[in-house]
Amino acid sequence: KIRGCIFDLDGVVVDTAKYHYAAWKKLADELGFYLSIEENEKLKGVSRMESLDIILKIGGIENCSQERKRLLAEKKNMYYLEMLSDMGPSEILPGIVELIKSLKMKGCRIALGSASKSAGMILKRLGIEELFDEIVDGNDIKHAKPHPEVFQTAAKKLGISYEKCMVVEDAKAGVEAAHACGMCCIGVGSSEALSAADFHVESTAELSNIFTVLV
Ligand code: G16
Ligand code: MG
Repeated sequence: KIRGCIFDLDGVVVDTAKYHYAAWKKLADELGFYLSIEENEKLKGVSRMESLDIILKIGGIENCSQERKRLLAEKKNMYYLEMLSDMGPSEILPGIVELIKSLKMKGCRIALGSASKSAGMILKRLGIEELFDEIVDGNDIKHAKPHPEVFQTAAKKLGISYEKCMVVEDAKAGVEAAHACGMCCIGVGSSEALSAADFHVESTAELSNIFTVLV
């Protein structure tokens, strides 16, 4: 039986993945190349600086100094935060609030496991911070997904062993991170990148169907 559930943020709890893509795309446009939806899959769940390295590679931009990289990453984050400025509760993905409440009623402990440094701010802004027993985000970890550190830290904070934790993810890097520490993972979304997940749903609205048999 599953005793703990760890939710990814972007693309699972809130619909911010589209803003990450739009912000990276704007940066790529300025750098003179096109960032496709397919290539954007590689950035999901990956930290800001590592995402930038992937972007620069896609654009064939070499010999970028550390200082320029820092400025470019800052710029992308500025675009991202601007796009979030009129984000409201309608950005919470379908069924998530109800699902978390029902899991808690069944005694399941809930954590957030996100690579984003803005996770706390986003949850606060949407008024859903209290849904989570523990929050682990990009400010708390050294190694980004696919390294399992974010999920390991969350499980430790919840006080639940890894094999009794379920991860919900929308990114390939996140599925890999869950598996790297022996956790099961539900992949959410239509992407082929999720084929390695133990369970798969197209939309967050379908997650409760899977949990009925697991918790
Ligand atoms: C998210 C996104 C990634 C993003 C990363 C860092 O992770 O999926 O695309 O690059 O956070 O975000 P920030 O630049 O806000 O620190 P997750 O794990 O919530 O999907
Ligand atoms: Mg995600």
